[in-house]
Order: sequence, then structure tokens, then C-alpha cells
Amino acid sequence: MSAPATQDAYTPRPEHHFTFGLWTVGNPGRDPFGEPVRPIIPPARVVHKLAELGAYGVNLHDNDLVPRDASPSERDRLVREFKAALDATGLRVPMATTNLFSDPAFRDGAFTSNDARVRSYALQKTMAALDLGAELGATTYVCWGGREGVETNAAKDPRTALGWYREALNFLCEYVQSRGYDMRFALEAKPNEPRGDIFLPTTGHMLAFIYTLDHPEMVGLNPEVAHEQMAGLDFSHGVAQALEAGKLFHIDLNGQKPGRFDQDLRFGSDDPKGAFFLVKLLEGARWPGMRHFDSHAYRTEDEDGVWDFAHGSMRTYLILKARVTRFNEDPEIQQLLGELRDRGGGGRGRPADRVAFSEERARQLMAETFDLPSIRRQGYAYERLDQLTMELLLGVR
Ligand code: GLT
Ligand code: MN
Ligand code: MN
Repeated sequence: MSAPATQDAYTPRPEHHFTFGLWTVGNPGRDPFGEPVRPIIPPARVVHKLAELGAYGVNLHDNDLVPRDASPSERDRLVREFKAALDATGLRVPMATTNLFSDPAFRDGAFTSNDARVRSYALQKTMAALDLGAELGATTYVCWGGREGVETNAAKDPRTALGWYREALNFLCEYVQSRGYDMRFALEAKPNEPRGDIFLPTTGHMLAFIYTLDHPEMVGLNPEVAHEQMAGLDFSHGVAQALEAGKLFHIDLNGQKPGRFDQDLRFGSDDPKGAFFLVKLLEGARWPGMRHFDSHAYRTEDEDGVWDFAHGSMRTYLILKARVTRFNEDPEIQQLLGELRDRGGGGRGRPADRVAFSEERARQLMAETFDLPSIRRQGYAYERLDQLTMELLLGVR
């Protein structure tokens, strides 16, 4: 296999907090036009392989580990075997989630299905999955509303659906409190696929929704690179807004070409520049969360290719992280950034630059004269800054 032959500065280690889902490395390569091309890798084997590659943890949906129709004793055996693999390797389970999309029962959504029985079943299934997550030590619970949407708006009023969605999340927050679990929810947006349109389609929509919940402090975001790019948005802007609001509870890293189906490509493989600015943002903020890869190997691959994919995902992150350090230490880049900060002669943090309102400040501003002809003439040197960034990324700086 493909395991790292040599150790170097980009060799993943548990302290880097890289995680994968059972469903990501275990993805058998099924697509809408073709059958699976690889056998599903048993969970215990995934755990051992990820540990060997230097990952910190493994995440799961309820049914990635326990099949839908498993008996209670079968469930207990599967969980026991999985825990034994975790204990043997030291791998953790930082995040858990519920599969609310595969079962035909969820064809009209789970929490927003028009069928009240489905809405109740979705709550039951999620409570059981929360119990499983808590048993495995997970402290983050991802909610991806994969089928919470429509093909036709004739089917339901989105306001009704959002009301049901809100009630479900309120219920689940109280369930977590009632059980004393140390668990926070991270909501994941996606604009479409598998539904024609999915409710709360972007990270920004989700963020606004959180503040309408009964326990907004328990609920944050799990933005995914591919999902924001499918909507044609700049991913790092959504992540920045989540960070600034203290709502970045988790992140799904992968790669994607804008405007396509959800490709879930290896992190950084399609838009290395976007990935660089994302890593710069996360590392600059010293964000303490898990770097989770929600992606899978190309359908062309066999199991060796799966581990190449997993290793490559982590390695690319670490290479980009090293490039960020270099960006922060590059004298020419830093000089340009310094000039921007000092623009207007002030520099950051000068009290007179603050825009907090006071009568006096308003009067001062009204009386100020600006040298607009000079402001209008002056460029920003972003061409130079971006070219320097590109040269750094392309390895010639
Ligand atoms: C599914 C989806 C992902 C979600 C996973 C969590 S499941 O693979 O495509 O974006 O994060 O439910
Ligand atoms: Mn995806
Ligand atoms: Mn995801």
C-alpha cells in the first residue's frame, strides 16, 4: 500500500486533529449511473488504517456502524468491536450524526416531511443516534438536512417546513440537556442534491436560523467547502462569518468545481488557492476544532487508492499550513500588507479611525475635508500582492 514511506515535515500526526468519516474512506464508489466499485471497508479496519496514517479521529452516522435493521444484541456487539479498535489505536470519535436520507421513508425529508409519522420517526432515530454518539465520546453532533427540501414548491410552504425544522432542533437540544450529554449541534448547509432545492441552502442562511432557536448557544455550523462552492460562493467568507460569530463548531473539508454536482474531492485538489486562504483563515484564528475531511477517493480507485486519498488530504493541509507560515514571513508580502494597514497615514487601531458614534465624532467627520483627487488616483497594488501569493503557492518563493 501507499502508506507514507518517509516521514517529513508534512507527515500527519494526531495532534493535527485530522478526522475522516466511516462513510468517506468507506465510500464504495457508487454514483447515480454506476454500481459500487469497492467493497465497504469494515469499521475496525478503517480505524486501524486511519491511526496508521496519523489521523486523530473517525466520525460516523448511526448506520455506518449499526445497520438499520440490527437487533439490540447485534448493535451492542458492533459497538463493542468498534470500541475495541478505538481503544487499541487511541483514535477518537469527536463527531457523530444521523443518516436521515438513505431510507426511502425519508424521501420527502425527515424533520420537514409532510408525513407527521416520518417527522416523529426522524426524532426517534436521532435520539438513538445521539445516545450512540455520546457512548462513543462524541461532543459534536452534525445535522445535515440532506432531504429537507423539495422538488416542487407546490408540495409545502417553506415557512411551515422551517417551523417543523425549528421544533425538531429545539426538541433535540432539550433531549441532550435532559440526558446531560456534553454535545453541541453543528448544522450543515447545502444548496441542492439530493433534493432539487434544500432548505437553508448556505452557511449564512443557517446562521440566521440558529438565532431563532430556543437554545442558540448549543447550535453552531458545519460548513462544507463543496456545498458553498456549489452555490458559487467564496467558502472562506462563510467560514469567516461563522468564526466571527463564534459558531464554527465543525468543518467539512474537500474539493469541488463550482456549479457541479457534489464532487467531494480530495481537499485542495481542485482549488488550491481557495484551500490556501481557508487554511490561512483557520490557522490565523487558531481555531481549535477538528479538521474533518468529508470527501472520498475517485471512483477509479481500489483500496490502496482510498488510503492514498486519505493520506493526501492531510498532507495537502499541512503543506498549505507551511505555505501560510511562509506568507506571513515573506518580507515583500508583509511590506505590501503593512502599507495597506498604514494607508491614509494612520495605521490600525488609531482612535481617530474608529467609527463608534458620538456627537463629537459625527461633527468632526462632517467637518473633515478629504483629498479625494489623490484617493481617486491611488491604486491598491493587489496585482502585485496576488502575483507574489501565486508565486509562493507555485513553489518559486
Ligand atoms: C453525506 C453528505 C455530507 C454530510 C454527511 C453528514 S453525509 O455524505 O454528503 O455532506 O456532511 O451527514
Ligand atoms: Mn458534500
Ligand atoms: Mn458534509
